[in-house]
Amino acid sequence: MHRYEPAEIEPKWQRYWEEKGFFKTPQYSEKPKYYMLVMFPYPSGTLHVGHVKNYVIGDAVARYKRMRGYNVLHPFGYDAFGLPAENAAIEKKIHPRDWTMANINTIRRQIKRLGISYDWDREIITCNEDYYKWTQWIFLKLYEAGLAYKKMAPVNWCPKCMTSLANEQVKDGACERCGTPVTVRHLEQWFFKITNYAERLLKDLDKLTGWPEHVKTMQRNWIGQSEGAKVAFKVDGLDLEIEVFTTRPDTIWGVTFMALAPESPLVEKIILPELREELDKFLVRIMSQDRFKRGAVEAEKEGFFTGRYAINPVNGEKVPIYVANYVLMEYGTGAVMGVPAHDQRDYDFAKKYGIPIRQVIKPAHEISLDKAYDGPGVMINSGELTGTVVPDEMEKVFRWLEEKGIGKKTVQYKLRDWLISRQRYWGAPIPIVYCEKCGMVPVPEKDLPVRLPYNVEFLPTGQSPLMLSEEFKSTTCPKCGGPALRDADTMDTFVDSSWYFLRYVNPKLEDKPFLKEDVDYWLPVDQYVGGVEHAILHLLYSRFITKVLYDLGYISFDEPFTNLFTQGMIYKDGFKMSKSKGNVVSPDEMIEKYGADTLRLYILFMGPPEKDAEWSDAGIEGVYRFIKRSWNVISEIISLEETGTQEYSEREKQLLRKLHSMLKKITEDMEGGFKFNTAISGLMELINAISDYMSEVPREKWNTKLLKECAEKFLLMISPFAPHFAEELWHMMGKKESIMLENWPQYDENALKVEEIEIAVQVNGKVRDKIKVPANADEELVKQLALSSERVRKFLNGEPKKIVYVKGRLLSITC
Ligand code: ANZ
Ligand code: ZN
Repeated sequence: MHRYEPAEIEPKWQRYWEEKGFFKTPQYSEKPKYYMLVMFPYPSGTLHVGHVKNYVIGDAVARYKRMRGYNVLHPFGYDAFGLPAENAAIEKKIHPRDWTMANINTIRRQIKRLGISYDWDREIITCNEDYYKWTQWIFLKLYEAGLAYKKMAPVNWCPKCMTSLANEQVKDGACERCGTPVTVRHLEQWFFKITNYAERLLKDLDKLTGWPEHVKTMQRNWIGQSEGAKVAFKVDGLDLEIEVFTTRPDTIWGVTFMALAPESPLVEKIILPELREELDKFLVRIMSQDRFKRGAVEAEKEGFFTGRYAINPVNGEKVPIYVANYVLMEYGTGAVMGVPAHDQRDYDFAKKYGIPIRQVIKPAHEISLDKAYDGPGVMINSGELTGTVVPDEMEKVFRWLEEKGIGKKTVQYKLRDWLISRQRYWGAPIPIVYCEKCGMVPVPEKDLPVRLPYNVEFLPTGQSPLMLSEEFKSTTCPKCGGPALRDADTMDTFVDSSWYFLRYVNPKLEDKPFLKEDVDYWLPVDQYVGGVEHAILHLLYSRFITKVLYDLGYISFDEPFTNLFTQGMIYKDGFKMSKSKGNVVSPDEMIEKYGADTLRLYILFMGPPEKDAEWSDAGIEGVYRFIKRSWNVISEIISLEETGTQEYSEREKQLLRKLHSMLKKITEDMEGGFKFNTAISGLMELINAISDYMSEVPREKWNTKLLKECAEKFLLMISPFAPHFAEELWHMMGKKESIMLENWPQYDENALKVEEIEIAVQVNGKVRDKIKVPANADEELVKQLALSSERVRKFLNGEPKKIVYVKGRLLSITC
């Protein structure tokens, strides 16, 4: 018998699978399709076991689905553009492309060593021309549809990375990548009009029944729908109006001040000239505050009185207009009506600046006046609307405002348009040129790709290195042929990843990004697996681009991912793995020590895969012992002559039952959604049952036919998790074809049935009942069943004094 030598068998089977083309997916097949997608990695270094978890989960599903008769599409690629490559170029003096390609080669080799069943012919690298050409095509389609536009915009600016950042790349006011506090800059930027899709992106979440609830909640909160009204207040003495967005128009009689965002263009227009200088000082101070924190309820309120008053349209009252730090330019209209009695931020502001507080909503109970009341109640001191019950009768309030021409009901979203311009080199160039004569001109599709030049200077100047590249910048106008300049910005990498799942379907297609009939066949993705860190943006952007392509008629589905699974992280020593913490576990090291199959099994066995889990060396050792023991048990069974009778003994039936109950359990774990850890426990239980049988029953009495059946089914069931191990033993069994071509084993309900025997139950010496119990029932169970029999209970007076069990025949109760 050979020893278990993963270092020998794993590369052998990896070569075999590749030569046989078992991972390749035919474009069409008689079988039903199954698109199994894992989130592709950002190639910023080598993989650690935390990354690997994603791919191991995906592979277990892909291999299982193949065994269930599906034509499985299981592709892989790299999200290869982005900042880290460029930062590495500056720090290490390596070209971003060379750095990225070296990382890709490492990752590919790491993944191949794991035996993950990717169709490598479909590999995608987003920084290659044949991919980013189509990212540019997507830009053009949005541009043509009026969904890409340019505007001057304040952007989050990281002074260290020297680039603009999307809101989502700012964490607690600091750059997500380097932790430097973010400042504000004004630049001409490209935006995608995702806000046009806010309502659909929100509503269609209800269709996504295969998504985790927490992810949908995060998306809902990000989109942030609020119902309210827009109301205009005239500025006293000026021909100007301040429009506000309010969710509480029922409090309008309680307005005692107005507040503008410091960035509001209105500030300029209404400030009294004599206050201007002082205002500027105030603005400079506020602008340096964290734009994300200053709106928080807890944040210190700061304001500046403009010297002007607004007129409340419901009662003609004049109220002072302030500039206030807690009003954000990005939301609503960038102005609020201040109602201190019913909004806590307004309350704090009013207290600080001595502004009156006027209650206009009366709750059922008495309230204290030392904080704002924002609960339900009856409108008071509110003119014609006095007595209205809110929020129940809020519709009446909206109607009244609309009839009087004071306000208009609207829906407001927190979602902002998607800022896609990056002042960086390592991204897909924006396919736009600027001509002196014709102005802004899109690059025609036939001229794509707009190529990224290789030779540029990587100086952190705050401008794109492409600005300094003559080779790149100067071009001719596609319209008039005159001299023109290219847009020097590149696209956010989230654009690259917002459509890659479409490209996998026909990754080598030259004249189109994808074929409609093919993507309509393969998509939506049946199962998407990835980290919860992408729960908001990547998924939202992918859903947006899918809806745009649907509206433009390029595809026939409007949601890209039917089922989503978010895996938990692997921690080491209580922390997220990171190079800087020095707590990274490398898959290569683990493969050298234990083999890929043990690593794969251990990752899946660590706990429910959606939960975070802590890496444990003892844990992987335990799984290694299990796999070696399984190896020994199964290779011993393989070496036996096949003998065995048709009639099973009770002991054999017991083993057969265990086999079928595990077949049933493991199948349910696989079908019931990612319960790999309990499926693997089931496999452990099965191996234990097999080896118990082999040690309890004398060798010459072994039913080897039964043992071989157990071994075969065990290998089939472990093959999605430990494929090399299963393939090796499968061939040792004398099978000619790969285990990859086998079907998932079925269980037999009949084999699960436990035989029953009859037990006589005596009470004080007389037989009172005969009960049926499972043949293998122990004394405890027989007692329980006997004592729950009505007929027996009738004859019991009080607690039984003594119970005697004669195994398999009789239970005698004395009371
Ligand atoms: C008056 C009022 C009275 C308000 C009241 C609330 C309670 P959500 O639910 O998040 O949509 N608001 C509007 N625009 C703002 C901005 N740009 N910056 C800061 N605050 C802004 O919140 C809507 C409420 O937030 C609006 O309703 C407005 O205050 C404030 F008893 O108007 B409310
Ligand atoms: Zn021109």
